[in-house]
Amino acid sequence: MENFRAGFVAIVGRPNVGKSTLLNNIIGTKLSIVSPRPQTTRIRILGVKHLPDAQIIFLDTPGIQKGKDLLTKSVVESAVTSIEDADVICMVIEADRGWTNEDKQIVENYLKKLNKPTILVINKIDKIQRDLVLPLIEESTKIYSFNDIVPVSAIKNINIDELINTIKKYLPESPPLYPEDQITDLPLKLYIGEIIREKVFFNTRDEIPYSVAVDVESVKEGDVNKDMLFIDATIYVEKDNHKGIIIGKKGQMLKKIGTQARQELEHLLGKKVVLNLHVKVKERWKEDIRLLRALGYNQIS
Ligand SMILES: Nc1nc2c(ncn2[C@@H]2O[C@H](COP(=O)(O)OP(=O)(O)OP(=O)(O)O)[C@@H](O)[C@H]2O)c(=O)[nH]1
Ligand SMILES: [Mg+2]
Repeated sequence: MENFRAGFVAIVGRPNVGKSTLLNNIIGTKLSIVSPRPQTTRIRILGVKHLPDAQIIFLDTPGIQKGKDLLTKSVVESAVTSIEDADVICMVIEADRGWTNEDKQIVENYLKKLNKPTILVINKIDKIQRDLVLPLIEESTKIYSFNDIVPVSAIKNINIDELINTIKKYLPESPPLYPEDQITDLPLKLYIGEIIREKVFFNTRDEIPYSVAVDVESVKEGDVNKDMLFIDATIYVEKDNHKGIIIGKKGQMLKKIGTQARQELEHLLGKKVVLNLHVKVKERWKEDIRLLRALGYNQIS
């Protein structure tokens, strides 16, 4: 194990820059849910990349943003904790939008204070012309003394190997920290809840995704057939009319969400799934500390 390296790498940035897409691409499976809208990730997702000479433990974090409700505070807090725990930080920005004020604030409020090895990942380079990459790199060197700057496209898999090799340089020498067959620490119930939440994101518009939480009450194997999973889950919404939207005309929307979630879970877990979905109204669930804990959004004590 001589010269083996292992350590924690926090993937941080403002919402929607592609942090979760990057993690999934690096690990090679869907660990963290993705959507075209900001504020998708709510919990810290750990993904282990096993290499012959290194183990990179990625922490995908919720986008850093301002917000007043307890949910937003909790999710941002979980991002901050990941930054503090990390050996290396990967800050992600979007090539097509360039440096926004929110990006700069993350540098000011977190990176400058922690002073850890930090790699800037300029994501979504598939969206800009090639000759615009270099000026953006130059601008970035003026904003912070990043240890390295790597332009990538998480979605098109451009320059991801380069990013992995760059990260490796900054990891401490250490034996592996996770067993070879482990790629995440996410409990099955939370994982299932995330996949269901993703389908709500994709099928509904505007305010609905943010007012939704999914609680997976039970996951049971079949008594006879161990390759079957029986799942009971509740989608919590804040208002009666949200419940109506989620259920849809004659239950069509709920059926669609349920079918998509079931199919994806069957694919990801390699089992036949029977999914029983309910919808309940719980006003101000975002302020309910007990529910937030049960859902894994439990960073604030
Ligand atoms: N064109 C392009 N789109 C990308 C790329 N990476 C991510 N996206 C898209 O950007 C959107 C946001 O991606 P996510 O991975 O959910 O972003 P995130 O940073 O995890 O967002 P939060 O969890 O809300 O903080 C999705 O629609 C992705 O498909 C990329 O390299 N190129
Ligand atoms: Mg995310």
